[in-house]
Amino acid sequence: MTSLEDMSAEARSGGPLAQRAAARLMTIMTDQPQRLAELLAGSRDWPQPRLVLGITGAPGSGKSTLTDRIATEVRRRRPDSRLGILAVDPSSPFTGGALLGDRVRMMRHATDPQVFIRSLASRGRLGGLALGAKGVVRVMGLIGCETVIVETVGVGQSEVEIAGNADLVLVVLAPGQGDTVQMLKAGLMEAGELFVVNKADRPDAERLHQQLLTALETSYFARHDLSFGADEKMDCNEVLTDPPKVLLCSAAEDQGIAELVDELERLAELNAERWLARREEQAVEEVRQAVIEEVRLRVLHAVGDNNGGPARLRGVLAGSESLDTLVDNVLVELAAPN
Ligand SMILES: Nc1nc2c(ncn2[C@@H]2O[C@H](COP(=O)(O)OP(=O)(O)O)[C@@H](O)[C@H]2O)c(=O)[nH]1
Ligand SMILES: [Mg+2]
Repeated sequence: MTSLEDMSAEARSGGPLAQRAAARLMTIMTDQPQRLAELLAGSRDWPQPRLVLGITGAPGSGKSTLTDRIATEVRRRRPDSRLGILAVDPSSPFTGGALLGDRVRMMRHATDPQVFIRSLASRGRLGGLALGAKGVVRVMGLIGCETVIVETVGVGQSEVEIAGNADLVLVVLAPGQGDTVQMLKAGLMEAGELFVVNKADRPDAERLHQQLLTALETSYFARHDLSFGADEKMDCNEVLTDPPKVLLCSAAEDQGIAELVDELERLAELNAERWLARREEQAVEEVRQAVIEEVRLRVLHAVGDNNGGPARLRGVLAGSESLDTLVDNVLVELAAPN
C-alpha cells in the first residue's frame, strides 16, 4: 500500500497522477479520519490556504447557489489558483440530492481542473464526520487550494462544529427561511462572523436585513458590555472588531457577489497571521481527535459483535461484572502485546 507521504507527494507534484492521488487522499480522510494525524505529521512545510470559508444556514437559504457564485468570482479573480469546495449536506447538489438545474450549474466547476469538489453525507454516519471534514479541508489546503469553501447545513452539532472550524464563518439567511429568533436558538448568530441576507430579489429581504442588523447590534453590544467602561471589561487577548457585516445578495441573480468577495478578500488580508496561528492550534486539536477516534474504533472492536462482545455486555446486565471492571479489562487487553 502506498503511504500517505508518497500519495501526498504525488498529489502535490502536479504530475499526471496528481488529481487522482488528491482524490484518494480525500477518500482516506473520509473513511479513516484518524489518519489525519499521519497526514499532518508529514506536511509541516506545505502550503496553506489563504481562506477556509465556512458557509452555513438553514436548508433552502441558498448556500449552494452562493457557494457556486463565490467560486465563480474567486476563479475569475485568481485564475491561476486552485479552489476547493466541501459540501456537508445531504441535500446538496454536490451530494446529488438536489434539483437537476442545480446539478447542471455545479457541473461548470466539475469540469474545471483547478476546482476540487467533495461531499460528505452527514446522514447515517456514526462518528468521525467532523474529523473527516477537517481531513478533507487539510488535503485541499495541502494540494494548493488557496480558497476552500465548506458548506454545511446549519443544523446539528457536528455541522455547526465543522463550520466553526473554518477561518471565517458566513451565515446565510433568506426571507421565508425562519426568523432571527430561531437563528439565535440554533446558535448560528454567535457562530457567524459575516452574514448574507440572500434572495434580495424577494420583496421581504430588506425587512429581514433590518431585523438582522438590529439583532446583531444588540447581541454585539451585550457581549462586549459596551454600556459599562468597555476597557476594563474587555479581555486583553480579544481583538475588538466591528459588529459582523450583513450583506444583501441575490445568488440567483448574481447580485452583491463582487461586494461579498471584496469583503472576503479584505478579511483574509487582515487576518492572515491570526488564521495561520489558529490553524496551528487546530492541528494539535485534530491530533487529539484522531487519538480519540482510533481509541474509539479499537474499543468498538473489543466489545463488537464478532468478538464475544455481546456476552460481555450481558455480563454487565446480569451483574456478574461491573461496567468499571469491564472497561478496565478492555483497556488492559487493548494494551497487551498480541
Ligand atoms: N429567489 C431566489 N432564489 C434563490 C436565490 N438563491 C438560491 N435560490 C433558490 O433557493 C433554493 C435553495 O437554494 P440552495 O442553494 O440549494 O440552498 P441551500 O439548501 O441553502 O444550499 C433553490 O431553488 C435556489 O434556486 C436567490 O438569490 N433568489
Ligand atoms: Mg446546499
